[in-house]
Amino acid sequence: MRLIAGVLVLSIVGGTAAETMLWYEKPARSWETEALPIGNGHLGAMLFGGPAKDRIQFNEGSLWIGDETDTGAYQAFGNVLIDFNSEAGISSADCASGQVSPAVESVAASIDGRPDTKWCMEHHGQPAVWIGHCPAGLVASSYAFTSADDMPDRDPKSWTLEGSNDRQNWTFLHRRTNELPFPERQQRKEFTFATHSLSGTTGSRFRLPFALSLPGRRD
Ligand SMILES: [Ca+2]
Repeated sequence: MRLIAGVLVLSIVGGTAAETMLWYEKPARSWETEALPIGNGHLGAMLFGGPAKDRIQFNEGSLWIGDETDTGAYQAFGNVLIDFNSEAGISSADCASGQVSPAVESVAASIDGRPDTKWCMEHHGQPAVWIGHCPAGLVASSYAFTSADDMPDRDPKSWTLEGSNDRQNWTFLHRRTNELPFPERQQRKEFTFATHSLSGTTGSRFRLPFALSLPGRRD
């Protein structure tokens, strides 16, 4: 189970692999400074390079609203979101303990593969439980958190990871207690555990209960 990952390989026909390969250790976050442009003068797109869930932001020439003297502005057509991992991964997640999140910071942001989005919720001092659904099965030996863009005191502090194939019997996989805030914002930390297999039945799930000790929100 990897919540965040990042390798992009773009090969271009016409040269040797060594001459034409671009290699990145993480997906692009910024459209302007990191995403890679591709197009033919009529159709254009920016590639963000998420290996599990990719975002291709694209546009088309007829949407240009400027003219030859006024640069105008593009009305971006939108994003194509591609899930490469839906056959063997966490297909959805929910907050089983019922805490409420802002619409733009919902629990879905915890599995979207993007470090620039976050799950944030008001826990009111109550334990929170994250559950990831794996209907196609999954063999996992690691998971990762990425700290949010602000508020280090909201970083995960204590948690337990468990797996279940029937939603009733849970196998302990990993635990961390009283972790310090991540030293950096949007920093990725990976944790490993003994390899565990989820069968792919309708009950296959990972569960991550958080023991929350600080008031306020958690990202
Ligand atoms: Ca995210």
